[in-house]
Amino acid sequence: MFSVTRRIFSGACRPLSSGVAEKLGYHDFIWLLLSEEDKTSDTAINYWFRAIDLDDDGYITPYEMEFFYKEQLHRMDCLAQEVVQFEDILCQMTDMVKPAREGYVTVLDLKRCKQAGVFFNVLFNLTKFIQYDQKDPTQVCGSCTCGCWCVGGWMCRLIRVCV
Ligand SMILES: [Ca+2]
Repeated sequence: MFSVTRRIFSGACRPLSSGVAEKLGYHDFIWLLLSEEDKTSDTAINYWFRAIDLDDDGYITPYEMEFFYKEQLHRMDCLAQEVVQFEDILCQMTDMVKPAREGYVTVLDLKRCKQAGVFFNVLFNLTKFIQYDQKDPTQVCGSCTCGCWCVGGWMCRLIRVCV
């Protein structure tokens, strides 16, 4: 079972209404579907934030991001996708979310950046991550803050070639 799935079934995202440990009830399933379908609503952001915030301290740290991203790396490898290393992801996520305190992403940071869906998909939904990547391959970034040169589209946000 994938880590994010374990978090859902543990009731970390929201207390389970089924009344049975590690079993989703109808309401739990609806919450999951709605949160998965649109990860940009405040409700969904809260839901997924609790999934990723493993120690429930109110911050998503690089350690927690990497914990989930390691499974994405494995999926990319299995699907013969070009593997994007975590260090590149962390840099891109930091540029995208611009947390008030670097290395500590809060739920408010995610709501403010308007890119929470991308943030969560990068961490645990490879299909949506790739779909997003292929949406607009000619898009030019311009959002980077480290003075690097980027290639277009989602890769612009994800892969950069520093010069
Ligand atoms: Ca945490």
